[in-house]
Amino acid sequence: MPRILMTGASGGIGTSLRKLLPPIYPDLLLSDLKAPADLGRGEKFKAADLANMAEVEAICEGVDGIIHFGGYSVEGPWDAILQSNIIGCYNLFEAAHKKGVKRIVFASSNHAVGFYPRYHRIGTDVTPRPDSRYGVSKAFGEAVGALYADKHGMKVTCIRIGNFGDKPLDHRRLSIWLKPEDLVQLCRIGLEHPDIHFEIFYGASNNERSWWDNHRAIDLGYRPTGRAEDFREHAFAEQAKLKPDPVGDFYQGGTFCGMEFDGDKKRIIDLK
Ligand code: 15L
Repeated sequence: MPRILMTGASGGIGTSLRKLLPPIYPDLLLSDLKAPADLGRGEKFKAADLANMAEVEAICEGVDGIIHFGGYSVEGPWDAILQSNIIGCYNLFEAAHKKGVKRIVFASSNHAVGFYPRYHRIGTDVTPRPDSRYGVSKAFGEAVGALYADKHGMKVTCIRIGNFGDKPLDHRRLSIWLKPEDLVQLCRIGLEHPDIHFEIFYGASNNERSWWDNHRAIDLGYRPTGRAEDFREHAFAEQAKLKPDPVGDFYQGGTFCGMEFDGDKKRIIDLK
């Protein structure tokens, strides 16, 4: 029975996956800065600060595979991103390598490529176009993953997560929604599939309006069950409550692109 470590266990995605993973991986070790408030009796938890190498090494001990959801999950000040997503992500890969961990599934994000226009259908082989410091940290994490796969033979899967949740929250999320059970499928492919070396998947369900070519995941057996269109009315009703955002509404990364934007808005008109 493989021992799987999940970092970020107290965060949004971690909280949901804590319920879905144990039937598949009964030997699940949870980690985060602080234990989840509702930690169950049967759950195993070890605290670690990702920026502290010794603590990260301690959680990697005796582990077969890692699902790395830990770190900063939105745009933030540079120092916070630096500590958790740059230093923390490097520490995680390096500690895992030292401790002989065979596989890592890394939670990347659509924000690593958020500055592609929505009309542009992209694969997983495009040049990163991060829309934020957070997006830069995710592109960095993918690069670190590639290094540990190519140089050290670790089997690494990066999932560029769209928007994880029970339903798509607005118009943009109809294209990028990810149902929790579909994320579990992607994690399982990363942790179990014999053909993984280094892969990037899009973390998206079966969304008619998708901007992403996710054929690598499909080729490796991904069969998403979530259909964003089933929630279309809800998403449009929520969208109607939002103010127009000329930058965010044009690019895939949405509000992350519009935040702090003082670039050339004319480019958007030219590209349209
Ligand atoms: C992300 O990467 C964030 O973690 C999440 O909070 C959402 O903002 C999501 O992207 C999104 O793009 O909707």
